[in-house]
Amino acid sequence: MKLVALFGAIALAAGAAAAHDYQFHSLKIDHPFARATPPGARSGGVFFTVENTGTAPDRLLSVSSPMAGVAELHEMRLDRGVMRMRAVPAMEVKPGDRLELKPGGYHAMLTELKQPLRVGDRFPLFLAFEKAGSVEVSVWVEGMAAGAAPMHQQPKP
Ligand SMILES: [Cu+2]
Repeated sequence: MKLVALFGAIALAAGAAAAHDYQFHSLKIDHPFARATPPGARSGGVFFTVENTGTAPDRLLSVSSPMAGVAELHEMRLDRGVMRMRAVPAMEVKPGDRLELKPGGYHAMLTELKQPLRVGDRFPLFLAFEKAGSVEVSVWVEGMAAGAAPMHQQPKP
């Protein structure tokens, strides 16, 4: 049953490649992307949003990718004036709510990267949800400042 749903999600994703989002059971996963890594870097963050259009909560339990030896769920948090990163065991998506993984907050952390992430690359990422099960999405590698907070963008002339 889960396998059928998985193939359905992939077929749907292929048909909607331009929009780059995935409907998986009652979860909508939007635009998984990573920032390009500088030469020699062995780690990188992956970001996306999960919208829960169903009536029951679900939880993102883990991530994995053939691109990295280790993949973890992380949180970036301001702790007494210092940005710190820590692993989180799971991320909840409440019904009618959106879970946002973005630079400076929650993210999927890839370490022991097999190769640097270059702009334009795409690679698979597997997301394991407690109720919905596992789904594969395609991560698009963007520029090093992709998804930056507005305060970090160039001011308009
Ligand atoms: Cu991290």
